[in-house]
Amino acid sequence: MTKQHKRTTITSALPYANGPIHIGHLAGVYLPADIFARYLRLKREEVIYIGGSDEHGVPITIKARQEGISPQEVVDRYHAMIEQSFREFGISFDIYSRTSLPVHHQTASEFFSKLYEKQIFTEGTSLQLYDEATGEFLADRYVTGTCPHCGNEKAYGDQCESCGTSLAATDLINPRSVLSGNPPVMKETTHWYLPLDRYTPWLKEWILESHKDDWKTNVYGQCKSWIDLGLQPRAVTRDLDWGVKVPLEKAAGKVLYVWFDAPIGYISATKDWAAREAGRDWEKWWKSEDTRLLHFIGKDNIVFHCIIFPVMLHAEGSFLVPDNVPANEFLNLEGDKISTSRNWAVWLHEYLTDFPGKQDVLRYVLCANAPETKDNDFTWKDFQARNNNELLAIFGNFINRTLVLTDKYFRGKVPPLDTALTSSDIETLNELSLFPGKISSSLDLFRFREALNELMNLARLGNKYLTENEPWKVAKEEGLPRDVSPVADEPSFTPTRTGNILHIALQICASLSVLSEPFLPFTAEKIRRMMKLGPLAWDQAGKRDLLSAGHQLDQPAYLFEKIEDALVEAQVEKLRRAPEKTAEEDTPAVLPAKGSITYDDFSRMDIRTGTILAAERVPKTKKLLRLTISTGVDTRTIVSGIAEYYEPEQLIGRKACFLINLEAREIKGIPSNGMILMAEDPDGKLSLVSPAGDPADGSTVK
Ligand code: B3M
Ligand code: ZN
Repeated sequence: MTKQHKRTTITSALPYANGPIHIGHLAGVYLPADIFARYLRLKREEVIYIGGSDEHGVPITIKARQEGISPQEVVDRYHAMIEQSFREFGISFDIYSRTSLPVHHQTASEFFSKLYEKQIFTEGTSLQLYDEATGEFLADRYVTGTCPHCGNEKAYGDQCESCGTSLAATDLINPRSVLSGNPPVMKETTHWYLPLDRYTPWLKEWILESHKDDWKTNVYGQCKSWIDLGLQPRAVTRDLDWGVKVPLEKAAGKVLYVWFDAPIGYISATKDWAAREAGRDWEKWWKSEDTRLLHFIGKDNIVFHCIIFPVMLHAEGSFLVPDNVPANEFLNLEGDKISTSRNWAVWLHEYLTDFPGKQDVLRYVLCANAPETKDNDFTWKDFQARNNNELLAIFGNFINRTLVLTDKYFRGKVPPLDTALTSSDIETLNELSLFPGKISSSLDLFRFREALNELMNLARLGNKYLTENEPWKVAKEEGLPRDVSPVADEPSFTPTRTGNILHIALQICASLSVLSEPFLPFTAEKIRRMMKLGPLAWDQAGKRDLLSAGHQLDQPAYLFEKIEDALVEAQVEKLRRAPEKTAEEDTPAVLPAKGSITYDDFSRMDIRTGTILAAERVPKTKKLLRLTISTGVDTRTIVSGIAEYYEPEQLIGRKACFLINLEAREIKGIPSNGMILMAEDPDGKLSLVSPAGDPADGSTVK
């Protein structure tokens, strides 16, 4: 049963800050949570929507090692990137926090201490892989070796990426530590365990009995099978140095397991939110009996949000447990699983570059096709079709026609409604009044696709009404638009049949501006601007008097535009071209630093700034340019392999840096005297290294 509540705390899974966000994340988690938060705000309910980045865990330390930077640098980079994507897509968090903040470390640490003091944990020892050379315990990911299934020599201790098999590090043939390259040994270590088994009776009653009817079947089903299989104690600490330190003296060098600290991140984010403005109280959002707690997540997170975190909250004793966990299934892409490692994904930041200003199109398509009850497929064809045949042809078309006709016949003023209504008017107004309720009942059950379809039905109703009543024909009969004399210029106040029709159509547009807001916030905002509407509440939608006669509208503009074949074909092409990357290559690795040299070694290189005087392609080569350089010392020729990155014209007149005492050599028969310095990124792309100021040619670079 859904409980009676006065306020709602909404959370959406904290994404790991080790990569950008793709459409699967948006469709499964952030979009439904955002729609729900916006909906409750429009209903003027008390609601807070909490988010943040999950900045701990082994994958982050691995990424940091691969790139030769610190874990903090990894999370700083991706946190900023993720936050920006969310902002750009209108994900309306009240706070987007992060788990590397002190408030989180403190909150998670206190949570652990409280459970520890209440003697909730059991303590246990186990044998773990250990690197004797570095003196560190090894997470499974830190061990590589040969896959016993396919022979891949670079399998990880938790998975072979070649054949996809999940492994335990002890399964590997010839295992080696990633840290030292030595074979790991087994060493005993102590950890603290959350005895889930002891909470089985409570879980059975709380989930299996009291949430039988209101939790989604996929969620309920997963919980039931976990419980039926028999729950085991779970270690909540790890031997690692990146994370929240275990607040016990005897636990030096250990941190909380990332899945122990991450959900506490929701609580610390709420504290972070409260601390930003005086008068805000975080506690009622987590502890008041009249608060409803909702976790929006993907299906792979169900056990953590329905079993482990609730057990933690329940054991702690002062917190609420979730009222519902509307988890979604997965979104596939063009018939294949979305895969970061194979770069089979549509990344939000790339989408925005390719489809600027079209956030709502993606929001619409992902919601219309959300993986609510089963895995679903995103295809670019469907994206195009939904834009062209639904958003543009139904929703945009209705609003546009109504506003354009009002502009044409009534100079953009809302015409008055005559008292003599036809049966079509009355039926349409009656139907209109039912929409807020219909959309609400779907949203209240987390049926976002159904809700969106109802929203489109309202636009369909509008189109049907216009088609049936043909205001453009009636207007002709009524002699509209009338010539407006400069004196008596209020034609809009003379009741006409045309005016009646458009008045009603405009009221539908006004309702659409409210009801579409959760789904299409950018579009709703545009409609409000075009109609000069203030903010309206959900319950005002459906009413017939949102606009009064004489209200001046702004110039109509298109809400959506046609997406041509070429645009989506380019996206499919981009996917097909995506190199088959492995996980490590996913973020291009930076070359490791070279061995050190002496200052003398360095000073033997004579690097100068100079100007490119001429540039031309070397005939019969793809890569080579022949450059004429003023080095300050002389004018000379340098042949350089940069033709794939620069057109000759782009280079002429540019300043650059040159190694001028490199031994001369002949390239394609041309004597080349020196080298132009280029930066080469991990993908092999070359960029000119130019001085920032305007030093005279021949200035030394050191
Ligand atoms: N970072 C896992 C994930 O992104 C994890 C969620 C934490 S929610 C507290 O799937
Ligand atoms: Zn394998």
